[in-house]
Amino acid sequence: ANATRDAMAQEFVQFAIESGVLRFGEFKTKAGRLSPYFFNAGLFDDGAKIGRLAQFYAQALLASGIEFDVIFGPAYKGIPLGAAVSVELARLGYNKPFAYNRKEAKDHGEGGVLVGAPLKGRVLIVDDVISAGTAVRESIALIRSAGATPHAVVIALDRQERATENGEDVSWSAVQYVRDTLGLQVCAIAQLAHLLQHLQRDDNFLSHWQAVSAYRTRYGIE
Ligand code: OMP
Repeated sequence: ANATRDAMAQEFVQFAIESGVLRFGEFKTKAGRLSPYFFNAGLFDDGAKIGRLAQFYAQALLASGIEFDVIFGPAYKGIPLGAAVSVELARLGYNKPFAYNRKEAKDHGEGGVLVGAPLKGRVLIVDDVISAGTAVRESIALIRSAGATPHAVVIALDRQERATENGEDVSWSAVQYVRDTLGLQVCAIAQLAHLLQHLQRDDNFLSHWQAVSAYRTRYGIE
């Protein structure tokens, strides 16, 4: 099963690079880290690409055995992801309700930031990336305040980085914190380790491999 997951992760990394979603250069992450790579899920920007992306999410989810009652796509980037994954799961015979949030609703006081199916039971968060874990912790808080149970997270890429706490880098892993302390299952289509493997295989990627390895040494987990 692990070999299949690794093969899928490798295929996904290649797909993300070919689609221009995974890029190399100098990027500042949300946690303020200077990263030599960036995964911009907004660039899965046509029907074929987002359809293929949804297939990868569904495959990873089904392989993980994660069970859930409702899908939640956090605003903004999680909204099309949650919708696309819902469509793909229904196509595979798993029709589940889905919901998402509005970011602006608070300002108007019009009662409720949630759109779509009622958030109840075990909620699956569908998001793009976990780096330092801030975004996922915000989604978890939102689900809890709606009275539902944050149960699992599926992401495209786990950057395998250390968490931040009040803006400071800490020693523990963002994903391990979500798993062990917050008690959610976490499933990623691919991890930083798969990206490094992919870069290592091709001599043309040598400088990217070096830069990404150095980044991992600084911000990555053991
Ligand atoms: P954390 O909140 O630190 O886990 O960062 C995750 C969020 O950062 C994602 O939901 C994205 O909005 C953004 N991000 C990416 O989209 N791709 C990356 O490669 C890196 C980040 C990032 O800023 O860390």
